[in-house]
Amino acid sequence: MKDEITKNPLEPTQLLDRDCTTLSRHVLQQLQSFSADAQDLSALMSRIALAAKLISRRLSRAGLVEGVLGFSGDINVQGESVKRMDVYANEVFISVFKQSGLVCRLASEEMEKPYYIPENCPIGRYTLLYDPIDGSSNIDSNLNIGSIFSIRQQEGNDENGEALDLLQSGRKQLAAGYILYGPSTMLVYSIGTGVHSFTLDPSLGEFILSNQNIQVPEHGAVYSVNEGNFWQWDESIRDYIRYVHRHEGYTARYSGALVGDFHRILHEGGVFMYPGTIKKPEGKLRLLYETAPLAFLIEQAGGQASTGTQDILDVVPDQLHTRTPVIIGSKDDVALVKSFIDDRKHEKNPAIATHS
Ligand code: AHM
Ligand code: MG
Repeated sequence: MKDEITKNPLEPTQLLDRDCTTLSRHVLQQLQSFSADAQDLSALMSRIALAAKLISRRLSRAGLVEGVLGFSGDINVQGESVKRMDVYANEVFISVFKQSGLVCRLASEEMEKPYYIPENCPIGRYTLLYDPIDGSSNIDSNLNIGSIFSIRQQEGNDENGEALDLLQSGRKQLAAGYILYGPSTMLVYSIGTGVHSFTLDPSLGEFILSNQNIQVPEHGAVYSVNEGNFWQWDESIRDYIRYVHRHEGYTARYSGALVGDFHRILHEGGVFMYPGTIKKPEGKLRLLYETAPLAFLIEQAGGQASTGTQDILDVVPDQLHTRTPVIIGSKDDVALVKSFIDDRKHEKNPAIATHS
């Protein structure tokens, strides 16, 4: 589809067809079915699209409206200062799923425990996990931010609020994706049939298909990591960074928002990392609503996601807000980082000699 759009001008009927390829229609096309499950997934994606539009609209006027920018004054369950947009976006997702009949339980970065929508619980069959605003530190500078989501089948009943049935690997995800609030607002998703991107057309108020079956290049020049943490990393990660510093063909890009950095790598190849540090050996990013959904996407796009020792999608969390180190992106680049980790693990030192 991308080639058709960018290289070959489309005939008016093809153009119209593309403009009518909305997110909900695309989900049904992907599943080639009008079954109840397909209708559910289509409806879930429509609701997520509505949340994206509401958040996007508020962001687009952030500098003009009172009460949008800045801190809320609260500290979340992660011990981080909460921004007003975090609170708003968190509530948007809850609100759009009210009376949907689809989702009984939502879990997010901003809530210590899952949130229940009681009116949906008798029939709700899905759980939504989400990071309402990824890259919160970018909000007040008007830089790119995102939202990340993951959909799982609701299993069991955790009315004690412990959400034990959520503590399963990322292979249990039915769908995952993100919204990127950049110069345009994009929604990228997968339901296990490839990775597809949509752009919000403000004149229509709809997400329209921009690119389908996205494949990440096997290798890319970009490495994306907060090098300010260099002296806090394990020696193996420092070995990798020294390697890219000493070899031509690498370039650093780090925006402070995972979604934006991931989006670039999905299209251009390369690797994003948030390794463990001395202070946080498990890294910063959370499994259920940050690294696992993006791992689902990257595997669908032909790439890889690892903690350094295990595929992200195989990690079983021990709590709702479990964190994991993450190395994610092009197959060859993730493999290169892992090879430095293996070298140090097996004490095939010096790793630099191995990779020179
Ligand atoms: P957030 O969801 O609280 O915004 O945290 C996640 C963000 C990622 O988007 C980004 O990659 C990373 O944290 C940036 O952290 P740091 O400032 O430590 O580099
Ligand atoms: Mg986040």
